[in-house]
Amino acid sequence: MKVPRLSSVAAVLLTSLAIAALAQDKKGVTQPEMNYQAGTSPLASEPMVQSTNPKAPPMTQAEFDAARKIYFERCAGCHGVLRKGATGKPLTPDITVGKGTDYLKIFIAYGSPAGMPNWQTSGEMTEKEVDLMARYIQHEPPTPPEFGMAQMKSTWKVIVPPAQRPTKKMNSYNIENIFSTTLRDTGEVALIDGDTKKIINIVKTGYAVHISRTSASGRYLFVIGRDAKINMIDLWMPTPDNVAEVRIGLEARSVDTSKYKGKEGDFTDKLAIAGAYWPPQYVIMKGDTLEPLKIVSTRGMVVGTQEYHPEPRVASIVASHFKPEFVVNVKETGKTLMVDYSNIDALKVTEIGSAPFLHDGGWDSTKRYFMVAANNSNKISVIDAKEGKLAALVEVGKIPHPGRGANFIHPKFGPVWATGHLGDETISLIGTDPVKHKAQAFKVVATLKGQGGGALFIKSHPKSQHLYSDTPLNPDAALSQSVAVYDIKNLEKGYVVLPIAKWADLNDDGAKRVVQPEYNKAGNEVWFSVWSAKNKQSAMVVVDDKTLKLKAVIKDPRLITPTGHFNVHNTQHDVY
Ligand code: DHE
Repeated sequence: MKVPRLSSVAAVLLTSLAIAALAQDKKGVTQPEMNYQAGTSPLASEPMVQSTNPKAPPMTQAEFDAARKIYFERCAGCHGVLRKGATGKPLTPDITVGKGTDYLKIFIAYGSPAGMPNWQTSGEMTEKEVDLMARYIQHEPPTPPEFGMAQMKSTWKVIVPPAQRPTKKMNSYNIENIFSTTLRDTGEVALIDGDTKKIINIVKTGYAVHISRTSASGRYLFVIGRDAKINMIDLWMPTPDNVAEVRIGLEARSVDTSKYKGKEGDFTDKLAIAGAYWPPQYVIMKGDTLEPLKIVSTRGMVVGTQEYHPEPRVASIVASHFKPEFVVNVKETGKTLMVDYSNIDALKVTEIGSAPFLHDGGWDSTKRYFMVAANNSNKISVIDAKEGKLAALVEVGKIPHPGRGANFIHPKFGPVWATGHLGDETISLIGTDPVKHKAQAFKVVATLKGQGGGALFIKSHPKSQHLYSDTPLNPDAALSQSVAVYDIKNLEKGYVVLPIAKWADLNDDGAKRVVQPEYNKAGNEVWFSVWSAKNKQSAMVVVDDKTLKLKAVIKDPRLITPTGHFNVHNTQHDVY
């Protein structure tokens, strides 16, 4: 047996003590936040070839496969599919082999103050699994398969061809006030009638469905699952349901449709676009059938360092109102691509570099400026969609997470756009009017104190006097189960707390995380999901925006793990 030299034992012991001490006073990364960042990747079940590194400790095929599954379920969200680093550090063999198994085991077991979770001491991994992972990351990362046109076409289904669809609305629903509610863990959306609060239909969609977006006309809903499956729902049908579906990759988060109508043409409902996490690419499709037309890879150089990144994921995508363009935000390279779709056979793409880790964002009230969070850079990039350039890079709080953000008129500073933060309790208000409020334009004009960190979504509405901010990832249940509401005319007064989960009056001890304020069409109600695990009761809670009192609770055994919910009219017109 090989006995380690005393110096290396001492080194490991010292490292271990140092890391353990650091882990003790580790702040910030809560269990829900960890689950959020490291959500299970559908790639865990994709076949991949075992790749080895002769300098790394040996692994059997069974060990390698077990470790690969754990990696894609727990680690890929932060460290990347090819382990080149994303919000977590790179873990390629050139780095890991030198560190050695003992050092890596300590890191995995205890975590680090920089955000690495303490997998073993938290009980999430066994000692054996930690050992497995420490060896696995010293081997070459296995590569998941590509997903090109042939694969896409093989998944593409037109369930109801355009010629067989209704020529007028065939139901009596107030379509503009329907909510498409993500049922995360059942791979479905619930279409809920915003007027009657009744479920219209539960529609089958992709795995761990993520967001819904409305077509420019308001007739079609597009829903994307984490497995990159897009479902297209026709709201004119007697009972709205799927009319087409396609997979555009193996893992994805974003979808939108062409919204430009002007002198360069009428692109209403003509095209759809979706962005993939794997393979790193975006795909332009026909807007009425989802037929894939054009695939564009996002692999390339990182802004600033200009180093090659093999897997820059496509994060948020929105459709410009100024030009026939999609605004495609590429996470790891920190680039916003203005994709001119007027002639996709001669595609023109304007590449705007800002800062890495672009994630979620929304328009300012004029829809000229796209405000996108470069989350782990603690910045908001302001993209001028009219001029096709970066208008500003604004330093905000720790890990901004706006969803689409909130627009309102600040009594002193004029139009502002707001974001909350995952990593601290602040809400940053950024001036968005370079004409009448030039001095404040694209600067943080005020910082509000919120309930705490772990904020995901913030919302207001042009007809409302309120600003709502959730904190579903805060470790304190009192905060994750309630929302803060500010009176826009009286912001210095602070917030009032609405106990949304308590109002839902659920019959068990579920997590009851209160997620995503979303207004109805009229702007006089605000809807929230009360999100518990799959085997626990969840609900939707509707608040009267004028009185801030409970208006309705929607409970139904079919409402399993509701998270995001998207009002057709507000999503169609980018009202937030
Ligand atoms: Fe999301 C939007 C990615 C986890 C609920 N989420 C987005 C967008 C991206 C993204 C890129 C922007 C889409 C757009 O606008 O085109 N989300 C990711 C992740 O990578 C992450 C961190 C981990 C993962 O494995 O997916 C993640 N997201 C979550 C959740 O755990 C949430 C809270 C619950 C759920 O349903 O999974 C969640 N994400 C949402 C919602 C939006 C969203 C509700 C849309 C907000 C909006 O107002 O538009």
